Amino acid sequence: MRYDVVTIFPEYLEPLRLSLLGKAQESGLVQLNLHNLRDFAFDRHKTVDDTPYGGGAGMVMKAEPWGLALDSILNSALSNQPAVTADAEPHDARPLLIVPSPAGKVFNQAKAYELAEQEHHIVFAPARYEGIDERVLNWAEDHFRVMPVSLGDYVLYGGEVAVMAMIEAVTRLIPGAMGNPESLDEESHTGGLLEYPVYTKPSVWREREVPAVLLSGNHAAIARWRRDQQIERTFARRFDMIETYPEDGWDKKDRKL
Ligand code: 6GU
Repeated sequence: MRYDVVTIFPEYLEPLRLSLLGKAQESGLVQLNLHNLRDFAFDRHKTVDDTPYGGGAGMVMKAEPWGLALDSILNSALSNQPAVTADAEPHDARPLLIVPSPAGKVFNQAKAYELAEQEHHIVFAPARYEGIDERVLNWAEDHFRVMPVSLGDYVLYGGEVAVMAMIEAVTRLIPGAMGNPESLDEESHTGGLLEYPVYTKPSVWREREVPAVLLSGNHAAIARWRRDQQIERTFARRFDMIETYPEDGWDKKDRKL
């Protein structure tokens, strides 16, 4: 997977070089290119923003630097295109351009799986201020598949943190990028219920004991207890997930709450 991010704060995304994401880059599974938008601003002050036409609060990101930054990514992507073979299915070769915005469609685990499975080049355009001149997004439609994406119903200063969240969520689903791939099977938002609580040594800590069933060695009882905990938690914290849980997903031994 190749990621390109254009931002006025490339340092903001440097933590993506750490830990398992760093390993995925070292192994060549993932390539992360960070681009400074200011490198594409050619006036003396490297201006990337200006006042909005029509008036109003805040500043708008100028079209010219974004246009040049995206041109440069398109040019470098062209030389990386796989050779076209005669029997290949016709497909949309435009890279995906994700534009983080609280006005986008909400990102979720299903979308993360979709991107991990179907994409090999994702470009991110995180904005600051009040956003990017709309003509950039309009022009970009001709060269990218443009997708405005939100993390949820709250507002951040800018899109950088959203990009970090999406890159983490997608990369860990790429085969080979997960320390322990089995942990993908049991986690929240894959099976339709939230994860069960976990414990490790010592068995007593500040007078609190680990639930006895987990020390019993009875694997069937442990599985039952964990399933009960998942249902209880999901019921208490995310009733919306209970309501959309598939009818045939319930086991006849599942406890009625
Ligand atoms: Cl993607 N961007 C910004 N600026 N705020 C957000 C967001 C994105 N998602 C939720 N809030």
